[in-house]
Amino acid sequence: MSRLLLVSNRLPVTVKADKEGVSVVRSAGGLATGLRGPHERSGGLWIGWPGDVSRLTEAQRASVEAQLAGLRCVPLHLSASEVSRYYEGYSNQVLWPLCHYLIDRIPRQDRDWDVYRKVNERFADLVARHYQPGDTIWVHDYQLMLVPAFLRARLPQARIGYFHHIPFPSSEIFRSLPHRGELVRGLLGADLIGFHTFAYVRHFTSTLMRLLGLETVVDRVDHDGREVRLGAFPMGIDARAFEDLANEPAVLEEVRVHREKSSEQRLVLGVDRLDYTKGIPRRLVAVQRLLEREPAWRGRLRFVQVAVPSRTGVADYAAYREKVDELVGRINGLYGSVHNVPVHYLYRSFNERQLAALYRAADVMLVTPIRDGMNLVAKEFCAARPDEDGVLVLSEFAGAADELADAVLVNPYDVEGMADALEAALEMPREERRARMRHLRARVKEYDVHWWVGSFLDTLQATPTLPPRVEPAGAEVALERMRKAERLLLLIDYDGTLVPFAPRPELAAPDAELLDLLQRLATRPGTRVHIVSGRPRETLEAWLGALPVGLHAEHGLWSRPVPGQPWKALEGVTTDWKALVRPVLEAFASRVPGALVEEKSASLAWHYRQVDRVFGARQARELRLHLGEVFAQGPLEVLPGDKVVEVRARGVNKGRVVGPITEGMAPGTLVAALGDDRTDEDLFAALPEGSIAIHAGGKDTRAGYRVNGPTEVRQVLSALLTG
Ligand code: ADQ
Repeated sequence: MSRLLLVSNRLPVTVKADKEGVSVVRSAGGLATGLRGPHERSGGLWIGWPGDVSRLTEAQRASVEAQLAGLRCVPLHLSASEVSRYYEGYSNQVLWPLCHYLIDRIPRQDRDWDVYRKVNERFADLVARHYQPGDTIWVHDYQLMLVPAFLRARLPQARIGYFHHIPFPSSEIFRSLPHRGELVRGLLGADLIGFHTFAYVRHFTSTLMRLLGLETVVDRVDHDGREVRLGAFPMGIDARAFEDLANEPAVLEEVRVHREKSSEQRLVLGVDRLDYTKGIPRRLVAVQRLLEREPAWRGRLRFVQVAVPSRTGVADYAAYREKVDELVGRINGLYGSVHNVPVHYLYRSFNERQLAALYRAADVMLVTPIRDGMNLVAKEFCAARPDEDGVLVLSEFAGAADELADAVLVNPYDVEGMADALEAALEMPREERRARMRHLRARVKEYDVHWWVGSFLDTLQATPTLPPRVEPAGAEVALERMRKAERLLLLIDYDGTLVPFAPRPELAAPDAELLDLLQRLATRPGTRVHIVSGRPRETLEAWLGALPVGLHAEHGLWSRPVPGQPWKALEGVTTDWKALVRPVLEAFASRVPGALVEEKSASLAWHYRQVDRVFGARQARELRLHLGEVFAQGPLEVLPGDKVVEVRARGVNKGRVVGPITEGMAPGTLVAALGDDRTDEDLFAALPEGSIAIHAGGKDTRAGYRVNGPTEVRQVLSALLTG
């Protein structure tokens, strides 16, 4: 197992200082428990913020450092201003509400972004300092969305995973954020990006398409010359530990006490961090509604709401706390009696034993967040019910609802519906309760936190890491070889290599500078130039016909190697299929605004550069499937290109021009080809041994050299003239 470097905002520890001294204790959270095994077994490190240690003395701080080192933790200390701006500010007041669809809570002024970015960079620096080749890095959560890309820049070959613990919202929500593009590019530095549910993966893929025009194929997306994988890994809990806890004699005794008190009353339970995403007010109103409309339940129902204080430094949380306090008071005022009150509200943290006892004692568990990435409380409740009793009422907007279909699912915005669900849960017969709980428990026990860690890390280990990348310096090596060659044969693609893409094919005519460059190259001593393009021969002739260069049109179907000679077609190519394919492309063009059909002598192309990105990509996929099905064995090939679906006669490809051009070539001639898309890969593949292939872009390529787009291509070619 490779060494695991875990990176999260908080270290899984608590620093406690008292008169005795200072101690660092492990915290018990789900993440900490699940990752402890792999972290220790792999001899890895956990890097994160240990909490505020600024009030400690020098000696105490030294002791904290030593204890952290003993736990294989590396602290990243945050200043008070970083805590307030990176953590409470950008993370918790911008990204948290955004990912939970609450964009109105985002402050009007975007003043914390810079600090968020800086702290993410500090994290990446610290991780890079501890990285050793072969390590696996796993970054956690929304506070660190830029870390993967910062790490990729520092460690191009590292294996990096990222897991997003909160929802990833619809692209319509996500794109309302000013720094949306940077955040998404930040995540794409990882090799594997994990979410809790498929819905979040789907939202992320449509965000990639909308913001960056990147198409995901099944679970993969190409970005910056690398392949990034996406996946759904629903997080589980340490179900065994919870079950064991729930069976401990002391816990059972506490359960008995809870139940004794509620012999006359049913116990309904809520357990949450006090967070505005958890839906506590609506839940309280649902309880109130039930009491209001069904007087029979008054005095027979005890709702215990445990809320652990959370993010108390953020103003919205203080306001939320007041709202909850007020609602509790109102309901108790209305429906309480001298002897009891319907709502018992406990604003404090409970330890796991106390929680387990409450879970096991409850008749109904209300987990009704308005949005929640997963929600582990729902799973803890099931694990704590070896008696196969208790009813889980679960919000359909919690990630957990995808897995826990045997819960009573509710829409937390529908208060009346929640009151109905609560009543149904209270009245559910024992047999149904048992059947549901049995299924729930089977799921929670099988897909526990260890499964989650294992499946994420296995997938991450299986991702290919980047082969050592050919850095731009590679193009210089190529240039040196070309300069020194006695004779040079240049095979150059046109669109995307010599000129940038234009919105319409006819708008990409050569500029004066390009014509001059090609003219001078073609007359350079010992040099011959051939343009190998997908364009029709008429266009090439009109644009480049006056130059002393060879022209090859429509991916090699037509060639005119010497100026002034007639164009010749490849032998044995049929085009009768065009009459059948043309109407299909036209039908697709007519229903997709902005799409257009281009006809060449041996091919037809369906362009969608100007179509809405998502719609265009979807229609292109459908078109390819349709053509593939109907013409599976025909004399044609369907090729996906850059915003184009091309249908052409089978057997025609740019590689076919290489043989005739190089035939009888003088010994000692160096062949160099330059191109930017898939069709140029055929050209590269057909080059003679020892040739040079230069890919002009960031795609996967068989070329040994890489430059960045037409501007750099022109620089390389110009340098041949000056050297
Ligand atoms: P949270 O929003 O914190 O986590 P959740 O998944 O429910 O939500 O985890 C809460 C944890 O805190 C549970 O382990 C629970 O036992 C504990 N807890 C809750 N109330 C408590 C109390 N009063 N006293 C003591 N402990 C209490 C984020 C995302 C979730 C996602 C997790 C994990 O918001 O959607 O499930 O990360 O990815």
